This record gives sequence, structure tokens and C-alpha cells, in this order.
Amino acid sequence: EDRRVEPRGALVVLEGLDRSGKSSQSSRLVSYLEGSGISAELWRFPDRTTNVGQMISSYLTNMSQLDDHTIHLLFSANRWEKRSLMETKLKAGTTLIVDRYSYSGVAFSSSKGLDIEWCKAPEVGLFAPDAVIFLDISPEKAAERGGYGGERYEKLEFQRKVAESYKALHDASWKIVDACQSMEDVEKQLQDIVLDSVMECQKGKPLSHLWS
Ligand code: Z5A
Ligand code: MG
Repeated sequence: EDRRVEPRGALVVLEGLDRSGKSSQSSRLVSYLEGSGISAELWRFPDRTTNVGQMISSYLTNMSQLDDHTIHLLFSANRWEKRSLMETKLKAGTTLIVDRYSYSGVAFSSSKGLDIEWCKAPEVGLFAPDAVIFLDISPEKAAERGGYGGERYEKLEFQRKVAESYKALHDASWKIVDACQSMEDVEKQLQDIVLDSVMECQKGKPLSHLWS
């Protein structure tokens, strides 16, 4: 465990069901931080730009079929391949706003019936977020927002299972935000959460690892 007290960027993760507003809010947060003079980058998982990411993308768009365990490990590998860059950025003082992370990995795969402990295992050793923000919305309300595409998992029935899996995963440290409020109201709440986290990390909070 890294015990040095040095300023660093914060690792902030946004989680939530499809259509909960993660991508919209992540980019707003990055603009807000940059506007406040805080170095920040928007990251997302899956990162579809890598070779592994392309395999994931092809699976999600139903262009390829994969065994449930195999795709789970690919999602995890996609995070592992970004881990050292993540460390470099955080230690250089850049705050990372990450649209989905290991929690999506576990929630989605366990919703297919895979054992939750098995799902968590490949995530062990990745960096633990300094804040996990859960954008809370019912699957029904999310579906009303429309825009469910043709991707795998974008079905109400499956989203209901994912909602249950997230409930089983979350702990008291998660910041649960009502995602049914206006974009602006959600945005304001997220700004406060993220600023707190950024300040904590500037004071030299040590980086920790999953699964904690
Ligand atoms: N997956 C996995 O299985 N394992 C893993 O390890 C990981 C992911 C990392 C792809 O993810 C799939 O991979 C995903 C989980 C799985 N499958 N599903 N389902 P993705 O991140 O690429 O999915 P996405 O399609 O980009 O994002 P999204 O989750 O569907 O949506 P979102 O980012 O949460 O929401 P949004 O795009 O910001 O907003 C959706 C719409 O709602 C949009 O029209 C907004 O204008 C509107 N919106 C947003 N906020 C509001 C408010 N407050 N009021 C009204 N309307 C709003
Ligand atoms: Mg999104």
C-alpha cells in the first residue's frame, strides 16, 4: 500500500443503469473542473479504442458471440490495460472522471448468473475509486428516456436484474444521487462531491486498491 503523502488527482467513478445520465454528467464534470483550474480527464469503460475494446464493442453490438465468462474477463482486461496510465495520470495530479468501472463489470455479469465472488476476483488490484457516484433511477424511468439502442443488455427486463445487482454491490461509501432530477440539479450535487474528493486527494490521500 502506498503510504506517501503526496498530492494527486482523484479517481471518481460514475455508475448507474443505462440512460441514468452518466455520460452527460461525466463530460459536464470535466468541463466544470477544467473551468475551475483543476486538471481533469474524462475516461470511460469499456474503452472501445483498444484491441480488447474492439472485441468488447463487437460483442455489445451483437457482431460476435462470446461465453459469459470470457466477455467478463475481457471487460476486466480492458481496465487492466489502462491501469498504469491511470496511475501516471493520478500521480501527475490529474483527476479522472470515469464513466463506468469495475462495478459495472460485476453488476452486469452477475446479472447473467455468474457467481459474484468470481466476478470480483479479476478486479482485485485495480485502483479503488476515491468516490463512487451512483446515479439512481428506476429501470422503468430510465427506459422512458428512450434511446435504448440495439446493443446487448439494453432491455428493460435485463436492466431490472442489473438494478438488483447494483443494490447487492453498493456500500455506505457510495454517493447515491437521484438521477430523476433535472440535469442541472444533478450536476450541482456531483460538483460538490467531486470537489470534496479532489481536495482530499490534493492533501495526499494514499491510493488504495480493489476490492475495498
Ligand atoms: N458493461 C459491462 O457489462 N461490463 C463492464 O465492465 C462495463 C460495461 C464497463 C456499454 O456501456 C455496456 O457495457 C453497458 C454496460 C456494459 N451496457 N448496458 N446496458 P456504455 O457505457 O457504452 O453504455 P452507453 O450506451 O454509453 O451509456 P448509457 O449507460 O446507456 O447511458 P448514460 O451514459 O448513463 O446516459 P446519457 O447518455 O448521459 O443519457 C441518456 C439520455 O438521457 C440522453 O438522452 C440524455 O439527454 C438523457 N438524460 C440524462 N440525464 C437526464 C436528466 N437528468 N433528465 C432528463 N434526461 C436526461
Ligand atoms: Mg453512457
